[in-house]
Amino acid sequence: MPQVSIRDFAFHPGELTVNAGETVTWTNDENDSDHTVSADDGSFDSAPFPPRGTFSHTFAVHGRFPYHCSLHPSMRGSVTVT
Ligand SMILES: [Cu+2]
Repeated sequence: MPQVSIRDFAFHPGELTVNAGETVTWTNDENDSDHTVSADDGSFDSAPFPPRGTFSHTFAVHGRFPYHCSLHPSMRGSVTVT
């Protein structure tokens, strides 16, 4: 399953491509910062989650889905669904 690590106030990898129907899991690998995973179009949005917390979303629709952290707007990433 596709994974994204959140560390050093960035998403790793920042750009991810998955197949429709796959579930992406984000893990907060910071030492002491909460983050969110928030779609720019509002199609998914985690609440702030703490270090060692995870958030998962299943991508059913094709397209490119930019997202950000609502606590730290400079943190940006995208998932492209093929
Ligand atoms: Cu953040």
